[in-house]
Amino acid sequence: MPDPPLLLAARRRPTPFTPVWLMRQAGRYLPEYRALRARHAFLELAKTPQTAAEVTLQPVERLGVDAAILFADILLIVEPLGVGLEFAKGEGPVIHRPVRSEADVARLAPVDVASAVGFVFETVRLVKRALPLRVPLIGFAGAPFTVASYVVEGGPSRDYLATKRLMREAPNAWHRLMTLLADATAAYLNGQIAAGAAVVQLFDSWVGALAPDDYRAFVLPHTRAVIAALTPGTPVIHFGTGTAGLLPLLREAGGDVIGLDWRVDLDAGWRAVGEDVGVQGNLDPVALLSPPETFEPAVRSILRRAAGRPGHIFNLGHGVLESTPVEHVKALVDMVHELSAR
Ligand code: 1CP
Repeated sequence: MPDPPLLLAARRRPTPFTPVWLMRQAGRYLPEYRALRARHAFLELAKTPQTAAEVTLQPVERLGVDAAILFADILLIVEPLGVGLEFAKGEGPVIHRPVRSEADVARLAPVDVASAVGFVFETVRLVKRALPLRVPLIGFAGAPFTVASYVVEGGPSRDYLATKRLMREAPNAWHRLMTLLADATAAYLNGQIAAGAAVVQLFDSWVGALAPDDYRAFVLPHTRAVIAALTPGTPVIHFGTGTAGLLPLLREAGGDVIGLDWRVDLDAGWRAVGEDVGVQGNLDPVALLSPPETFEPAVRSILRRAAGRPGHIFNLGHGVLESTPVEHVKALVDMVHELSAR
């Protein structure tokens, strides 16, 4: 059995076609997910290994993607800090006791990862057993900055005012918070790897809000610490959005594959991170709302820019949107396989 295409690409080895998976491939655009969600709250689905494994497998069977992504959330790791995490109906995550000061940081409970998120490791074991050999499981966690942004803001944010103020006004508290998150995140990812995740992705989804100098001073050392602490031999995908001006710094922080969003041409992004790492991306998720013939030129353009060089994993530039027709997603996966066959 040769290595699965996604693992070969993550190691910049040649593949018979460009492997493809999609961020948020498990989720609300899928009718079978909505059917389960009608009966269970999000956290209940994520915390029950049997249902979390079922949701992880749903898109693999339906779409023919080259990887599964664990069904979990980047905020599961903050629940044990005692900040009052809730997934409110229709609003996304809410943190009832946001962390805004030195005293708030001092109050955080240390995270015992094995006991706090053991259910995730059990989900990984169940999924691993059920997956075909050619489909590796991608484990994931939020990167310290993106997770800290929720913990400080109390939920999603546009401008990250409280986060940026904490960095500047209480840098010691900021670094303590980031260190605590980085330690928990490394243990969390290593637990997923030990349970059977073949690749891990670090989501720094909102890091594009930062000036490069702020990234260097307040974020890079912590993301680098997470990546440096991971079990050797497991490829790491390091992803962010709005990162066109940060790409060399993301690469400096680490990762075998750097995720690109759609605001940068794939070949220019690849040059910016360096040709000695892989890249993942980078179709605009909104493109999938329109019929396949309308997004085919963009898919061809991405593949042309990758030019068959080993190390490209096809993906969207961010997650599948809820209103995306499932047939369009399936058509994309088939299109990438057909157009990239070598
Ligand atoms: O109501 C529901 O059904 C819950 C919606 C939902 C889902 C399906 C949430 C709440 N999380 C998830 C699963 C999830 N989250 C996955 C696994 C599924 C997959 O990718 O196929 C992953 C990888 C995540 C990661 C995640 N959660 C990120 C990083 C990825 C990204 O989109 O940038 C972020 C920022 C979150 C926070 C979060 N959790 C949920 C929502 C709606 C959000 C985003 C809130 C916001 O806009 O800030």
